[in-house]
Amino acid sequence: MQHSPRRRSILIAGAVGLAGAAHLTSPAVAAPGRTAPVTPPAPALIPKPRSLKMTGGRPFEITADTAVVVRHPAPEARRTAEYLATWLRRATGHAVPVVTSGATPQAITLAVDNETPSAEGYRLDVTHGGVHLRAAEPAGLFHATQTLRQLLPAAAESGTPHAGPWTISPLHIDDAPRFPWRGSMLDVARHFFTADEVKSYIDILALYKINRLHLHLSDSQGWRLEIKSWPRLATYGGSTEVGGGPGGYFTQREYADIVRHAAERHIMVIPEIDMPAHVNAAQASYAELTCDGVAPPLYTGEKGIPNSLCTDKDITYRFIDDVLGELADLTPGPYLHIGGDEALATKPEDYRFFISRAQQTVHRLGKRMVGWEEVGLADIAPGTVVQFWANAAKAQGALAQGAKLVLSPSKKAYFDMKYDANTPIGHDWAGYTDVQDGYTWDPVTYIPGVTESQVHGAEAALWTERVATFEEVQYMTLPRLPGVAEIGWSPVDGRGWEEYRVRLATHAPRWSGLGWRYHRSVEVPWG
Ligand code: TNX
Repeated sequence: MQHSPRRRSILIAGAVGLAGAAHLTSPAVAAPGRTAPVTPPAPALIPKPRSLKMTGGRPFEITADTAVVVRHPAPEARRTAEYLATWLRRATGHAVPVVTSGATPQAITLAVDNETPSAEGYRLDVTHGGVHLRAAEPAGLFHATQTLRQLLPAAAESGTPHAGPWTISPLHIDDAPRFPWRGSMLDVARHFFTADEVKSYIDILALYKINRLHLHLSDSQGWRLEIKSWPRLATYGGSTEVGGGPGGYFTQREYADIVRHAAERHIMVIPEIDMPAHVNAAQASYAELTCDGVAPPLYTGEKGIPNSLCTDKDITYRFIDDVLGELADLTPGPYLHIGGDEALATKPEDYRFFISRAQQTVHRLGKRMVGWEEVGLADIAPGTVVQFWANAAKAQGALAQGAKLVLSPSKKAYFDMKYDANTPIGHDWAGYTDVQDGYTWDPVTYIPGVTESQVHGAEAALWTERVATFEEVQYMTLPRLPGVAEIGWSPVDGRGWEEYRVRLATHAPRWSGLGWRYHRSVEVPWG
């Protein structure tokens, strides 16, 4: 439903948080002199659920008696219950035990939904007596907990107990995503970010039901993952970054911990090792990866430099077998991203040969290949996931071979683009991307001739040549990330920029509670 212009202005004027909660003012207005029942305000959820009804009556309240009850058999459901209880304890200071049986007043129950099976969907009912989260699969239960999180006051995010009251108006939500792939890419190669910073990033992704964290783990300016069979990649190739700072890398243990942290939030890590180009850090570490056998110096500049793995040397393929083999062992998910972008120093026929060999390796390891749109120029297997960023013809070439598309249009979803001329950091080669631009596009209609079933979803991309600190990561990510999340999750009907920006504004106290900086765009009616 689109709001009429008049309604819109009422909503904007009245977008005041209820005790800090993400709520919009009610459209119900009592007649003068009479006490009409007040329709409870609709919560400002992002992504917007498929269906939400305010059911009326007295609110539910979290009290010292509240328990989380698990009635879903999957072990992951128990883990989600523990996650929710931990979050509620920190927010409320109540004990919030996790139990599996017994009649508990004021309970929050996680149960199986046999009626509406869906991989990530869920139903959420709030009544005076309790909260019910139901899902067929554990991922749906997790997403339901994130909806519940947004139904509670933003003060809950700070991680220290707060007095409450912790009330939620009765409602019914029936929700499921539009696309299976809702991603966010972080380039840890141009500037390195620590495992703890990546975990903080994951926590924000979870809040918006993003389910893919794509880590760009190697580039000319740095190699960021320990590879035991080629140790200098990390120890030498990871020893600097753009601007000459100290760089860094994830040990395999740290990386596994990131993957686990993400999995607990039902986020799959998509690891990318970029090849055959963007490889200066690897070639600086091992001279045999160049055609002439001479190692280049480490590179700390910002601009892309031409380079390529030597496509006709056997050692090149031993290298990718070894690296992708160790990566596959660290990757519980089905995908390995091999980059494949901007191979300007590789002849077209060599590029096609190289991508075929890389694809064979990925398949031998039991994984599916993901590549940037350029891999559409090579022979790729049906079901390959191809990430569009700029060139529709290359994406269409991939689709003609049965690929699935993930859309990361650089004009819409590149978070390294400046918001506007005043943005102090970032790029502008794809144009400015303000909050409205980042919200108003559609993954199916963006490229002509694409059908809904060919699209896996949408992904934001944060390249970090000009993003040097984690504060800067935050500033470029928020408030744009919730827009990509909603594009990937919510139906097109019933949402639009004017009502979205009002919902978005109410989320700012939540980000602040989490200690995240954000860009206070003039497009958004912040309270
Ligand atoms: C293009 S998009 C690149 C990256 C840069 C980015 C900067 C793509 C697949 N390649 O290597 O970091 O532009 O915006």
